[in-house]
Amino acid sequence: MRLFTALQPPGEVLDEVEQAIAPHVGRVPGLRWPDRATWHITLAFFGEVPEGALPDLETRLARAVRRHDVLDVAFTGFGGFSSAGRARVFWAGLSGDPMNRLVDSLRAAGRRAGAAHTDEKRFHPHLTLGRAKTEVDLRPLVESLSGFSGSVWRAEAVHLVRSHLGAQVRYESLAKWALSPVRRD
Ligand code: 3AM
Repeated sequence: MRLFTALQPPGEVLDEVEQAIAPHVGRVPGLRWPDRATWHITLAFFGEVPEGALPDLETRLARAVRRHDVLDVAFTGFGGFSSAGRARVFWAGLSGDPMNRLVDSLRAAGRRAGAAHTDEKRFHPHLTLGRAKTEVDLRPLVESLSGFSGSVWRAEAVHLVRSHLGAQVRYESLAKWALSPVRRD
C-alpha cells in the first residue's frame, strides 16, 4: 500500500487559504486544483509498503511522534516547485517551528520498518494547492498573493495516510498520533 505521513491543518486556517486563492481557482491555464478535502502537509513519503510491514511501521512511527513537541506554525507565502517560473506544483508555505527533526525521525522510522522508497530529498514544508502536467509560469499568481499571511495554528498530531490512486486520488487516514504537548506554566 502507498503510504505517507502528514499534518492535517485545522479548518479555520484552511478557510483563510481557500479564501485567498478563490479568485484564482480555475483561472490559471494548465493548473488543476485538487479538492480541498485532499489538502494535507506531507511530512515523510514512504511509497509502496508491504502490508506485513504495517504493524512495525506503526509502532516505530508512534514512538517517533511521541518524542517531538507540538508545532506552532502559520501559512505564509505561496510558491511553485521546482520554481514559481517553472512550476508543476503550486503551494502555500509554512513558517514557525521547524519540522525537519520530526521529518528526519519519521523517515528513519520508515527506513527501519523496511519502507523501500522513503523519500530522502530536502524537506520543504508546504500545502499543495495546484498541480500542472507541464511546467507553468506561476509568477503572476504568486505575486498577486504576496500580501497573504495566515493565522498561527498548532500542529498537534501526525497522521499515517494511505493513498488510493485512481482518476481521483483519495486519502485515507490509517492512524493518528499526538505530538508531545508543550508544558505551559
Ligand atoms: O502533499 P504533496 O502533494 O506535496 O507529491 C505527493 C504528495 O505530496 C508526495 O506524497 C504526497 C502524497 O502523495 N509524493 C508522491 N510521490 C512521491 C515521491 N516519490 C512523493 N514525495 C516524495 N517522493
